[in-house]
This record gives sequence, C-alpha cells and structure tokens, in this order.
Amino acid sequence: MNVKRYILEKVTKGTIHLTLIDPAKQPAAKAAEIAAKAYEAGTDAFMLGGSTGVTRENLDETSEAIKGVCDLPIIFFPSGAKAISGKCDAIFYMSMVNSVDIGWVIGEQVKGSLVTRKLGLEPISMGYIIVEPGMKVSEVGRAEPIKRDDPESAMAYALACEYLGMSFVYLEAGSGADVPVPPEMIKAVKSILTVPLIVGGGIRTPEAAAAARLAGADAVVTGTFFETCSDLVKLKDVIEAAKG
Ligand code: 1GP
Repeated sequence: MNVKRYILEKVTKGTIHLTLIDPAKQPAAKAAEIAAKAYEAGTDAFMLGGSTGVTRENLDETSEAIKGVCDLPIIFFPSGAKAISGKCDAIFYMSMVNSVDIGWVIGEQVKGSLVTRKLGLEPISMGYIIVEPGMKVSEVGRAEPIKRDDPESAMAYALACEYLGMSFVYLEAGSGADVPVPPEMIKAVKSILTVPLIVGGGIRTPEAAAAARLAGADAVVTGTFFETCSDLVKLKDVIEAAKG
C-alpha cells in the first residue's frame, strides 16, 4: 500500500482522523486493544511514536500487534533515527523546523535515511511546527514554540515547509497540552497552504476536534485521549466530530 496516496485520496473527501499510540506507554497487547477500538470508532490510520522511550523492539512489537487487529496503515512518527522499524508501513520523514538544534532539523534525518531505504519504508515528508505550550516534544526537541497569538509566524513556517517540498505540514501543540492549537492559527495556516495540514496536541473532546476541522485541518490527531479512554461511544464522538 502507498500510504501517502491513501492519505492524499482520503483528505480530498474531508478531514481524516489519525490515532497516535506511544509504544513506550503500554505493552503491545494493550496497544492493540486501543487500536481495535479506534478502528471500530472509525479512525483512518495509526501513528506510532513518542518523545522518549521508543525502541525498535517496542515499536516492532506494537506495530505487529496492531496489524493483528486491523489493516489500516501504520506510520512511524519518529523522535529520532534510532528506532526506525521495518514493521511500520511508512515513516513521517519530518523536520522540526522551529527547533534551534540542527540535529532535529536535519541531523536525525541524515542518520536515518539509509536505514529507511534499506528497510523499504515509505518516507512521507513533513514539516513539523511546534506551537505553545509545546509540552515534552518542545523541550526534548529544543523548539522555540510559536506563540499562540502569532498566526503569522506559523504561516511563514508552514509556507517555507511547502516551498521546501514537504508533502504535509503538522501544527503540534504537544501531547497532553491543556489547550490545542488555536483555530485562528489553523485557519491562517490553511489559507496559504496547498499541502494537507495535520493538527494535534490536546484534542480530547468532540468540540475541540470539530473546531480543528472547521478551521481547516485536513487531519486531526488524537493520542492521549485514545490511550486513556476505553468508552467506544466517546471515541466515536471525537472521531465523528473530527471527520464531520
Ligand atoms: C502528539 O499531537 C499529538 O504528537 C497528540 O497529542 O496526546 O494530546 O492527543 P495528544
């Protein structure tokens, strides 16, 4: 399966929902349970990743366990080159463009390129932009997060990503953020982009998911809420609000 084509086709029909699972947070069998519920609730694909503690071992095991419960695409959402796994279907080949550390902008990507080729993983290029509060990923990635009241900077970063040839742009408020990316910022960024816009961080209610979609998100990511809520009805409500 070509995962990029799958996503591009889906987003032409409306906003999609991506479930983020951190392989370091629970055993693979539990991750598969979360994935099965998300699949039943209507998610479109899985992202596997986390800021710390992801290893090739827990990534492989989690990916295989999820493949045992559904056939949706699994995209590695890396926090570095180390854990790259051939058991995923694709990898977000991403650059944290507002990091002050060149390692997160291009260093890890150089370290991971040959192994990605060797494993036959599909690379999907993505500009990754951290927005306040940014949370752990902002800290680990030494980002200078975009201020919540500065949509113009977000627009400038996003357009630079598109001009550099990146296939997707991701606005990230950080996993577990108390507030998601402001809808005004999503709207502003969407107004100048032609590549799909992914939005995540702190989305855990149908209202927040719908607000991201209505502001122009092409893909809404939820992680923490899906890892902690086992109520299928509530999961469905969030996914339905994200997809409209
Ligand atoms: C983190 O945007 C994602 O990379 C998901 O964030 O865990 O807050 O849903 P949450």
